[in-house]
Amino acid sequence: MEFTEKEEGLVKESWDVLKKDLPLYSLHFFTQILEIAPAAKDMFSFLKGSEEVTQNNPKLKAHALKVFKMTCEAAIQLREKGEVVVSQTTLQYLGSVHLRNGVIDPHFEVVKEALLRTVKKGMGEEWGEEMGNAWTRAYDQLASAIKAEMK
Ligand code: HEM
Ligand code: ISQ
Repeated sequence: MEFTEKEEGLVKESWDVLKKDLPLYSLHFFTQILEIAPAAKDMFSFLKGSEEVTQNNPKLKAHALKVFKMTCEAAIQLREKGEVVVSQTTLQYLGSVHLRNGVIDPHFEVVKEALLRTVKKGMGEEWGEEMGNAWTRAYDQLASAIKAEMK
């Protein structure tokens, strides 16, 4: 099914909200990942040398920002081109980073759920099924491109 202008708009609109408080939403995103999959904690280098994740951890913020942004870009491309196009260099890099850190396919569902919860938190009353579906579709396309590179 076609990715509509409306769906693209829903993703962009919520990304604009998350952007306004990246320290908060990055931390929330990461906290949700750990809540769903506590064992994932050992995979992330930003926790090395520290007992807990804190707001404003610069590495966490930079990484989470990339995930949000890439998913938003995926939505734009889905609408414009009908598919998600990520440069081969980026895909190869992300594929190798994730492989090296022990990421496996089921983890992608964990990150998706955490991402959706984060958007929901940011949007409050404006959150709805349609918005969730739009993020889901954009994320799933991006995730499958990364997964393919990990094979
Ligand atoms: C690193 C994006 C899914 C775990 C990264 C980086 C990006 C990224 C941009 C930083 C690479 C760098 O500059 O070093 C994404 C996107 C995903 C995704 C767009 C899905 C569409 C996942 C999943 C997991 C995961 C499912 C598993 C829990 C990690 C880990 C790192 C990483 C452990 C290394 C972080 C570190 O430096 O310690 N990811 N990721 N990612 N990602 Fe993901
Ligand atoms: C890297 N990959 C996936 C999800 C993430 C969330 C927070 C920080 C880094 C991440």
